[in-house]
Amino acid sequence: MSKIDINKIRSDFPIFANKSLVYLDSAATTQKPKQVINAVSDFYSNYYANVHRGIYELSMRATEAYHSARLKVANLINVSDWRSIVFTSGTTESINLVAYSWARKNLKNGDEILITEMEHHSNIVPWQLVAQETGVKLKYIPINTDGTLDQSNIDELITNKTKLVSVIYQSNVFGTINPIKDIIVKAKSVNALTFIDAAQSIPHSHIDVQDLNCDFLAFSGHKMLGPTGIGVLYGKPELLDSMIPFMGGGDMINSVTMTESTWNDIPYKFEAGTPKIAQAIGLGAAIDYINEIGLTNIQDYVKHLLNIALDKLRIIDGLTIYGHQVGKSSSVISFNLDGVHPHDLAQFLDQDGIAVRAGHHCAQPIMDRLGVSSTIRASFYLYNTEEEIDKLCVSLKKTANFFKEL
Ligand code: C6P
Repeated sequence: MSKIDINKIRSDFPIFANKSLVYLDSAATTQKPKQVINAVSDFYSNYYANVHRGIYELSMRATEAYHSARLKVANLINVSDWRSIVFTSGTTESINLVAYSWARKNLKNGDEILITEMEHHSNIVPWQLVAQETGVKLKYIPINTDGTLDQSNIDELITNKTKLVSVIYQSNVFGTINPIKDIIVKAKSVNALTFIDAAQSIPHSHIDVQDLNCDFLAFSGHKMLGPTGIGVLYGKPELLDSMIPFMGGGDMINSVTMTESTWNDIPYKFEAGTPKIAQAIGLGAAIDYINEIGLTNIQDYVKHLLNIALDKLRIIDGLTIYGHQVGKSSSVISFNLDGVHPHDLAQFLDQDGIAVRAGHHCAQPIMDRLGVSSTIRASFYLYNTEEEIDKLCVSLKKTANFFKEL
């Protein structure tokens, strides 16, 4: 029996006043509940000011709200020291920050960075740039065509040359949940640092950085009911402390003279300029909303929807699902329909009010491995329903028939 009150949840999301919308693209970005919209609007309407700067009531209120959002993030991922939480613009910036401020400074020719073939481009390209500049070698854990990591050669891939292992927690294409704890233990055995891209996991799973013992972890607010333009970099405080700034400007300094500057404490050292105040406050409200419903309830409900969708999609003629080993995946299904280009299919689904993503999903190495240029991706979150899955299946069958008759 689901503990999700779906009618109540849907009534929290103004966009679902449009009854014909079937939104199955939460892996790209989630819709926003009124609690988040109201928190942002309340800030702009009632206590808007800059933070860390003004000795006046409004600014102090804004500063408190901004800090309180940081504490909510720390609590969500079980961080004891809030200084470990850096606000960035999203997962992409979080990864680039570490590539710039840690990797470029600490790595050299002969060192190796290990990622997987399953990564989103934002966990590939920053390391390619580091490799081009420093001579570091970028290596990949391969994937199997069932959407899992092929760990058969892991002991040859993780060696004393490995200085960083950066892995996607849950694939945005297959939905696969990777065995990151095992990978972190292996990386630690050669003293490599570890980075976890949790962009797809954070909306519907418990993440405990102390239990994982990763060095860095990143995610985006907009994929977990929060606003765009806000993301998180978690880093162990001693590491963040040792790193050079990513950007220079206001708020990240301790002192500035005409000849040199000294840096503010972490996390502010990495938050140059006026920070993302409204976005952080919105993210805090999104965390409150998720906590109120309960992450376990959300996780169970999303898995339930996924299993129903898998059962119903598997019996559609000509439909190929990529990946999906039972129990090892969540929230996302990628597929193609024989004889229909994914972009055409997405347009046909759109005519029935169904929003899915079509394309390479910013994961071209996966497409290469699968031998396709693109796929359709349906992704589910706490506001989706079984009826919506039925509508997807009806629309898919209708489109398949239309193309057969051409
Ligand atoms: N994936 C998708 O449709 P940003 O854009 O910085 O908020 O997140 C980047 C990112 C990093 N890692 C993973 C696993 C992701 O899924 C994403 C974003 C979206 O799959 C947009 S491309």
